[in-house]
Amino acid sequence: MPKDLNSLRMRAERNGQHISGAERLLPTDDLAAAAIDLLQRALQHPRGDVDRISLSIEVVPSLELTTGALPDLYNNQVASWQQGRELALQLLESAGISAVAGRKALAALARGAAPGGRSMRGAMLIDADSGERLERDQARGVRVSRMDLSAAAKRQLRQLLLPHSLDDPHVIEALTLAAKVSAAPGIIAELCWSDDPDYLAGYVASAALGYQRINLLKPAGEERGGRAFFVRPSQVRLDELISWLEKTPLLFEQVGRVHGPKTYRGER
Ligand code: WAQ
Ligand code: MG
Repeated sequence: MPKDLNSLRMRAERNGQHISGAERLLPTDDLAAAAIDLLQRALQHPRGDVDRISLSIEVVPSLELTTGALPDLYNNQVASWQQGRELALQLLESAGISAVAGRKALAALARGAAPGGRSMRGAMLIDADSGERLERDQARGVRVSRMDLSAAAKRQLRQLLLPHSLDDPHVIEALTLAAKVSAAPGIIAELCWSDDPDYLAGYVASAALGYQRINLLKPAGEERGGRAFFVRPSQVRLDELISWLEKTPLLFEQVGRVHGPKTYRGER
C-alpha cells in the first residue's frame, strides 16, 4: 500500500501583490526540509522583500494519486527576446492556436496580465480561436497545484539537464508544471515566461510538441511574466478543468529526453 503524500504550497506577497509561489507534493518525511526551502525562497526572492508568507500543508490520500511521465525538453536558442516571441508564436500556431489568440496572449503577458499591469498569481485561460480571456479572476487566474517529481525522477532529470547547463530549479519546476498542464483534459497548449527580473527564459508546451524551451522571451529586469493556458470552450467544461488543475494529484515518476540545443534565427 503506497503511503499518503502531502500537498505543500507557499505564497508570498508585498502590499497585497503576489511576489512568489510554489507547490510540491511529497512524503511526510521530506516535508519539513521542503517547507524550510520554500520559506527561504520567499525570504530571499529576487523580486524583493515580502510582508506576508503563507505555507499550507494538506494530506493527499494515496488512493487519489495518479502517476505520469514528463515531456521531452527541446532547447531552442534565440539571439533576442523579440526572436523568442516570434518563435513562441510559430510554436503556438503549430500546436493549433490561431495567430490572433497567440498574439493576444503574448501581448497580455507583455503588458502584465493582472489589473494595473502586474503579474497574475496564476494563469490566464485563453480561447484558442478568438484569443478571448476566460478566467474568472484576472488577478488570481488558475493556480496549478498538487504535482511533483518523485525523488528518483528528480535525480534522473538533474543528471540529464546538467550537461546542457539547465540543472536549475526554474527548469525543473516549470517542466513539472507544464507536464501536468499538458496532461489536462481540454488544454491545447501553454505559453509561459518567468516573472523573476533576472530569469529571461520561458516555453511553449503541448502534448504533441513537448516542452519547447526558449532561452529569451523578455528583456533583462522585466518583472512582468506569466502563463497562458489555451482551451476550446466548446470542447471543455471550464469548472471541471480548473478543478482538475488545482486538485488532481499527479506525481511524475518517469523523465523525458533532453534535445538540442537548436538555434532559431528568425526573420529579423
Ligand atoms: N499555476 C499557474 N500559474 C502559475 C503557477 C501555478 N502553479 N506558478 C506560477 N504561475 C504563473 C504566475 O503568473 C507567475 O507570475 C508566472 O507564472 C511565472 O512564474 O526552462 O520561473 O515561477 O528555463 O516566475 C520558465 C522557464 C520559468 C524555465 C518559469 O515561472 C526554463 C518561472 P515563475
Ligand atoms: Mg517567479
